Amino acid sequence: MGYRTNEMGYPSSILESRSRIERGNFAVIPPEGMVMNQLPGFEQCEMTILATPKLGASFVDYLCRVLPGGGKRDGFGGNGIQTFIYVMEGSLTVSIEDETFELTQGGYVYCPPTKQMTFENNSDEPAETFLYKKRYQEAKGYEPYVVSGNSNDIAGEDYEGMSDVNFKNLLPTDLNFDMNFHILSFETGGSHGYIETHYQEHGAILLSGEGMYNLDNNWMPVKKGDYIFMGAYNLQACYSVGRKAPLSYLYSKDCNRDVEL
Ligand code: UGY
Ligand code: MN
Repeated sequence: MGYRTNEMGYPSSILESRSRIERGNFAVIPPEGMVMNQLPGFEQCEMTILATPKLGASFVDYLCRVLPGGGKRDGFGGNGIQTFIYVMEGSLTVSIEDETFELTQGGYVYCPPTKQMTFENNSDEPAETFLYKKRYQEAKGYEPYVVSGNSNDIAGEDYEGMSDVNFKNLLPTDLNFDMNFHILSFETGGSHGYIETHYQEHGAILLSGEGMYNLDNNWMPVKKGDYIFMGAYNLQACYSVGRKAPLSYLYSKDCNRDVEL
């Protein structure tokens, strides 16, 4: 265990936090409150577990800092579990069976539930990554496949008629997939067009900027490095307020499947 920000020792002031946990509804977890865990098979990896079923999510998100020489070499996912990795800083080698991907900042790999991914950091710098797993919801006649890309190479599109909000799909939008990863970027002053209220869940890591996020009608200040979980039917929308950078976040969203009873 240890603080993810590596700030050790006595507190410099009273103990306070922007963390807010409303199980099943929403959560905001700023970096100062994140702790690190050691997990089997993740060698030289500083793991922070974020959304889980205990929080009300149907998926698991992690921050995974892969130190030089570290990695997950015994396989992640498979046996019905699909996985995704995104490199926020540094570089990482990701493999799925006989395919290998050299990822740099913005690079990502999606691994279908029938396969496992492995990864290792062959560089001299730590690799800061965002990791995801979720049980795949099958649909007759559809099968997901390996996808890799770099979000910097995706131009994106205006979001719902607003030119100051950019929206990227990281995965194909066909019915083979039961989820997608997106990046939404709001220029300063940009916002959602309305407060969303939907069945789908999100786990979001804030990549840049500062904003005011409405979570179930609570306006919460958020910024780069924060993690937000938005559960099913959580009211959600934001304004970008930072002066230096757009408010931008990477997030998952379930899609393309009917509700199971
Ligand atoms: O895709 C979405 O549902 C997205 N607009 N939600 C969000 O940004 N909270
Ligand atoms: Mn949404």
